[in-house]
Amino acid sequence: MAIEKVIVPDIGDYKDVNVIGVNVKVGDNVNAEDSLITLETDKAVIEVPSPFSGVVKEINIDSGCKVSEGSLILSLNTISSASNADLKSDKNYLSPPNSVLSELKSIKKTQNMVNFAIPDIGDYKDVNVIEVNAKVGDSVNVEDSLITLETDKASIEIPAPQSGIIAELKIKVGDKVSSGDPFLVLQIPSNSKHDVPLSKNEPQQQKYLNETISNNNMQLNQEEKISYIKKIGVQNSKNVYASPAVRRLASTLCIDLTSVNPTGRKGRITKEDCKKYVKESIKLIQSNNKNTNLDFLPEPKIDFTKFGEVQFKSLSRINIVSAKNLARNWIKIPHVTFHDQADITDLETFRKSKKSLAEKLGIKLTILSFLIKVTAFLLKEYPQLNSSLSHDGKSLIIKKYFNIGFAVDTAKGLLVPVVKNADKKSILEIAKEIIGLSRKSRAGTLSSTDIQGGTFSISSLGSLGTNSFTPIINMPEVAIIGISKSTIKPIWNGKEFLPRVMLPISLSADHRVVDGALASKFLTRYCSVLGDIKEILL
Ligand code: CAO
Repeated sequence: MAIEKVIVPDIGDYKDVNVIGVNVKVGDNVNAEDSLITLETDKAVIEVPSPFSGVVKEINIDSGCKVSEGSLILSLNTISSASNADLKSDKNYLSPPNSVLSELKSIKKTQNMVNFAIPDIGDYKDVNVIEVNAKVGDSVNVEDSLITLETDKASIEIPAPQSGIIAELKIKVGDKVSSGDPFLVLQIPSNSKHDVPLSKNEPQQQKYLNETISNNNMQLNQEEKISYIKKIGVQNSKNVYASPAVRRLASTLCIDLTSVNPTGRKGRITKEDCKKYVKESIKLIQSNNKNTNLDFLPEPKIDFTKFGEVQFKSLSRINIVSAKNLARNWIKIPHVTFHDQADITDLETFRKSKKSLAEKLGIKLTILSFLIKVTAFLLKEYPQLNSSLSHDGKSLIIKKYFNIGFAVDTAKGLLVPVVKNADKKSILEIAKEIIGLSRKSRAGTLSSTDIQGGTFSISSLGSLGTNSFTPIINMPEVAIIGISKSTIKPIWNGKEFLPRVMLPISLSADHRVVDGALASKFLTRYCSVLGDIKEILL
């Protein structure tokens, strides 16, 4: 048994470096290469490994103190000095691993050189670089356009993320790039207030987040990703046991390492621990976002019995579920509702003339079957209204099938069964399906496929009354039509007033997807086709 003193090895030109972690305590059994202390310079975190195996006898430094090469760290009772002799004979035994030294040297050399990657450009991959608007040596200001990318849909300017002098441009015209690809090294003036350490490079965070999300089949929109970064963006990772590689990963992901549950040897945090922490944080945000981030006042809790007699009535499961869906849809979708009236005089004449024919087939031919058919017909003309917004809000998913849902009022609540492929069905077939699906809705026998796959909805209150109303969009659809009660109105034909059957129609559209002009065109066309139903035969 011998007592060996362990000192701070050659750590380059650094002096008075902060000790941010003492990873062992008196009495610990350590093996050669186990990390003893963690140092932090302004550019890197360095683990100092033990040169010997042994038992810690005395520790001479503490977290928070400053050390330089040669400072005494601790004394070890070596188990077998013979077995350590080999290590001592290696003249490098007091130095950090070569990888750490070379990293330190390269950091010194590249001081004020900051690497930048292509920022988040959405789901696009391998996008063509069509222009490079700057060259090495150019002095650029933050937000100056550096390169232009071209996707099949749009061209994207990539601006300078900071002011500085271009030291290296890693791409040229004709290259293909994706988010996170390195593209620029900027020399930043040392007095720049905008110095951003590479470790906090947002594209890296975005890239890793995107990978984590897709590897785990998670769906997180841009807003949720940002709230993730904000939520865990606290850098307080001192006094934890983690290798430089893990610290780098944690720094890239803005992880507070003190919050991470270590599963490695001797309480060491591993990369897997960090990844697990990210996944859990994302899940937490998703469940928090099930509520909203809006700063609502708490709902008032009132004892109504103080004011008079009340009766409690339990809500059905359908009531409870649709209340949640409707509340989410109303809050999350910016609805704009447009109102118009269709002259359905001719349509009603035609429908009534065919009612007895339909009845012979056991079918009740109501106006709703015509509305479903016309909707499917016009969605082909206006595909944007037959779409959904992607989760990241950056693209539209336009559906090439036309499945029209219709609201059914049942004793247990509102249900929306779906007439699939309405564009391919005759009006009689649709009418028959409406009867079947309405019956199943009211009997509570709808299957899950009966209510899935809708691309657009209709809510008809025509048999009940009302002049107009605001139908709530059925997320992830982007528009809905509400039908009110038709009435006979005097309509001016240029010469005289004529009694016409007018059907009030309300179109609610998601303003993120459908702007006012498009909604107006669609609704005007809708009324016009109902006015001359023969058009759908063309
Ligand atoms: N204007 C005037 N009368 C109308 C009408 C309209 N727009 N639509 C229907 N009617 C009247 C007609 O008299 C019609 O009978 P005829 O066809 O013989 O003339 C009768 O109502 C047909 O009503 P119906 O209910 O049997 O059939 P439908 O196809 O019109 O509607 C259904 C079916 C399932 C949509 C309906 O029963 C229903 O549940 N509607 C309520 C939907 C709802 O609650 N929406 C609100 C959602 S938001 O809370």
